[in-house]
Amino acid sequence: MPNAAQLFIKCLENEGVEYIFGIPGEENLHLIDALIDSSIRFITVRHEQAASFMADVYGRLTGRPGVCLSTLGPGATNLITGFADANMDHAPIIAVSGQGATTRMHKESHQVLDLVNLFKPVSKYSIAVLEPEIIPEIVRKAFKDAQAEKPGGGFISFPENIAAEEVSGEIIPLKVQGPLPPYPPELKVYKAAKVICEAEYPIILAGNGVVRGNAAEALTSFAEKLGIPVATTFMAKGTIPFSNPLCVGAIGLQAHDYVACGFDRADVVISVGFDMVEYHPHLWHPHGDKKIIHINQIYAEVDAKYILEVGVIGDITRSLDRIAELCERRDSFNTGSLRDLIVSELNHYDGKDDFPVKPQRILKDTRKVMGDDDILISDVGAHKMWVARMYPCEKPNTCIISNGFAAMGIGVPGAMAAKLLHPERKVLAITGDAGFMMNSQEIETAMRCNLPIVIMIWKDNGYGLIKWHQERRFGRSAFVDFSNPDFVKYAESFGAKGYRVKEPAELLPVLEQAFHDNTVVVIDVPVDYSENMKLTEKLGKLICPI
Ligand SMILES: Cc1ncc(C[n+]2csc(CCOP(=O)(O)OP(=O)(O)O)c2C)c(N)n1
Ligand SMILES: [Mg+2]
Repeated sequence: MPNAAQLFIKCLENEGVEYIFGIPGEENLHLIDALIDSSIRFITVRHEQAASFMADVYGRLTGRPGVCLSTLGPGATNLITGFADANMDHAPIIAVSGQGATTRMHKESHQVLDLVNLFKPVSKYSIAVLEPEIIPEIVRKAFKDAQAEKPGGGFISFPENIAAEEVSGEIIPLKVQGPLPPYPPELKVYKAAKVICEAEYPIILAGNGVVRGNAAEALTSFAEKLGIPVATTFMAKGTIPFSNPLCVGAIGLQAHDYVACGFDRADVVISVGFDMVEYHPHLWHPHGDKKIIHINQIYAEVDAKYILEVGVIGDITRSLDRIAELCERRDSFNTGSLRDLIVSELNHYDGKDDFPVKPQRILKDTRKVMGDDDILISDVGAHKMWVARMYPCEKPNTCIISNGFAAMGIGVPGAMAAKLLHPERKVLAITGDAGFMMNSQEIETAMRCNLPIVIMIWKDNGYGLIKWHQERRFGRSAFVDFSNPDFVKYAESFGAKGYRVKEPAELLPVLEQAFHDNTVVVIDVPVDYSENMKLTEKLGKLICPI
């Protein structure tokens, strides 16, 4: 007779789980043992946070829940950051943790915490397995909830004594049925089309829901057919190719960036798959004077600056196609002038030898090396702001940015998950020196699992983004400086490769060499963050060209 842990693993196989990221512990011994006889590959990591970030990025890239596993207590608390990141970035994720036996959960007991309640605020579903026969229902419900719009987290606590219990072979996994978005109601389609047809200067705000709904192509043809410019959120970069003249860039900086001029000018904002967690409406709609058309798989979040003219709920592709059938092409405002501003910034230091290297120059050279399908994943910090607003992106899910929870430390494990899924593509993590050190231990995992990722560290010896904010707000900074290990030697100590860029002209050949090396490579790039405040000052003086 199988035990409950074996039944649980069968249920995960039934859900199509390919990988579990995690660390074995005492209270999940039965689960780990059951995995030996399963088709699921267990990836042993060096910190549970890396397991949850890997599951997070797996979920984001596939649309299917990434799965991570820990022991009880400290193992489970270590999972929380990456798990919360997935939940708030709306990536499907399942976390499973061992738990003390049900006979000791009612009292002070070694490593026992109320994990179900601990995970509740950061998940859509949080539950304990208290009877073996409910396992098929629990697993199915956790996966279904995690995947349904808006995707997020399912947490399952598995007490060790229940895991060991025998179950009858009659109890089997439940049939997997994927959620399908409904067709949008015709009445709403007509109402939205009327507002859009009559608009003078409409603009599209495309969010991460376009990526999740596989609606990037529909978005681009909708924009082209109607001649409407598109701004994307950071997480939706690539949902319209940057090379498309209608793409005006990514919005998300807490400043009046060039792309914001498009919103100032607009009378109608067509919000497509927009997640409010990414960018407050008051930042792009301060006066509340525009008509908002909400096109999404799910109803709109409430916000005083996000009052809808029309909401079109349903399959995004279908909604866009139907509205496009009802409207004519128009002349949009001069999108070229906004695009030119960002492109000329990107090119500003091309071929120049300023050192430390300018952020613009790093991104320009990076784009030369990365193909359209290759994947760049950014960590969180000042470097993310540069990547997000400036890295030209041609396809969805090729520039991964965390902008809901925005947790430092996602870069290295996230790149590992991307490489696991797409071994044929180049995968680059761009990270700050602080974020890198939060999960740098995973270089060992990447080496052991043969995941040849390139990690580019923007070295400023500090918490650059915070310093930027301090200088902007108070004109001075404090408690943000630190020193670093020798990153080249550090990489080499793992058996990986390390390079240090000593002049800007070295960056491009070093990057090419790094991908050629076909192992884990760390590149130490001293970055000139005096550009941060220069950007703030420039945007502060911006006079919109449209
Ligand atoms: C886990 C976590 N801790 C703290 C923060 C707040 N925070 C955001 S960016 C940042 C500094 C990042 O420094 P670094 O990784 O060196 O990147 P840089 O800004 O220098 O490019 C901090 C502390 C966060 N987002 N996530
Ligand atoms: Mg830094």
